[in-house]
Amino acid sequence: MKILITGFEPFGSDTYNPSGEVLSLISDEINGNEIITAILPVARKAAQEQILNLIEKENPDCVISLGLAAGRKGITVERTAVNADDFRIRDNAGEQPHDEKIFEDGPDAYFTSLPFRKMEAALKNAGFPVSVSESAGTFVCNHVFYAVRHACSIKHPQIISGFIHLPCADEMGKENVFSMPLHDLADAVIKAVSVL
Ligand code: PCA
Repeated sequence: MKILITGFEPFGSDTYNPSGEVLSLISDEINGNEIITAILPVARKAAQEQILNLIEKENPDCVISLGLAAGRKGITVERTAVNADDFRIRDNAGEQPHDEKIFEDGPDAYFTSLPFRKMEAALKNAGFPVSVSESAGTFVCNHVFYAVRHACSIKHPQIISGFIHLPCADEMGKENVFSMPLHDLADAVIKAVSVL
């Protein structure tokens, strides 16, 4: 399989985003699968354009998008993307939509098509803190998750896609927030990919 894994640039008050940093620790082959990676801007329109262009260009079998969810106490595999942009802060392009649909004609929500329970089980067995999340939020991560599921559902029904949120990395130096070493986050992502 050819697997596209995306992460994000830093955003808000953070100067480090483990979802983008972790990509440098992931090799271009996992269990015989070809891995391609890309770091997306935390800007809803540019991120959507970049990931959808990559899908057209690379024609992957699977797309796994990663993002930071600071404050979460482990790795969270997202179940649902919702058709709503409602940003609590501006994205890196200065946009802050409220209660806007991502696609006017799109359904209210999409489920992930990743084997999320198998990923959860594999990570748990390997000793990682992990759970299935019922909300990817309404910021840029959910936007990208929804846009990719929408594009797959319309044009590429054979592509498996979904979203995994990572907690903070120790490297961010945050106090009183759950965090893990970046290399453990990389191992967790590799473990999740191995399920495919
Ligand atoms: N996390 C944000 C956007 C980029 C990122 O890494 C989110 O959860 O929407």
